[in-house]
Amino acid sequence: EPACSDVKTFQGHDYLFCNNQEPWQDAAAYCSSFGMRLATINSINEEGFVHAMANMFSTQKWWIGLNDRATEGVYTWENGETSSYSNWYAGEPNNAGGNEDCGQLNRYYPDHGWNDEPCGLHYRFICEGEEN
Ligand code: 2F8
Ligand code: CA
Repeated sequence: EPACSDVKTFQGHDYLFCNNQEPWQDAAAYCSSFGMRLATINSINEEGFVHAMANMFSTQKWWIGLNDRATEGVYTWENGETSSYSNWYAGEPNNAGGNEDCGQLNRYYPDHGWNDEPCGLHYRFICEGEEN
């Protein structure tokens, strides 16, 4: 069982910050089991909220709902939303080693810029759903 925060709510959506570290696919499955999805970040306000919360729980990297597994270089949100907002850090996503298909918040980059990393690596993750 993942060790998630209690529910945090922002602008009509619920969020869980899960502190156990999982491969991206397992993280997505955990979110689904809660009736949620890996988080979709589609505004700077939402991004600010998520950063503030993430900082309370850990100083690491967090999987969010981004991947380009279907088509290399075309990142989509796991919940099917489309959004013009992005916060990729300069030079990312770079598909380093030809093996990076999943997106994360990366606190080692300024403003938690997004980075792509191998989907099999274990990181904390953020779930999002409609407010209950
Ligand atoms: O320099 C950026 C680059 O740093 C690492 O690769 C050397 C990251 N990979 C891991 O941390 C596994 C890359 O994702 C990142 O782009
Ligand atoms: Ca990368």
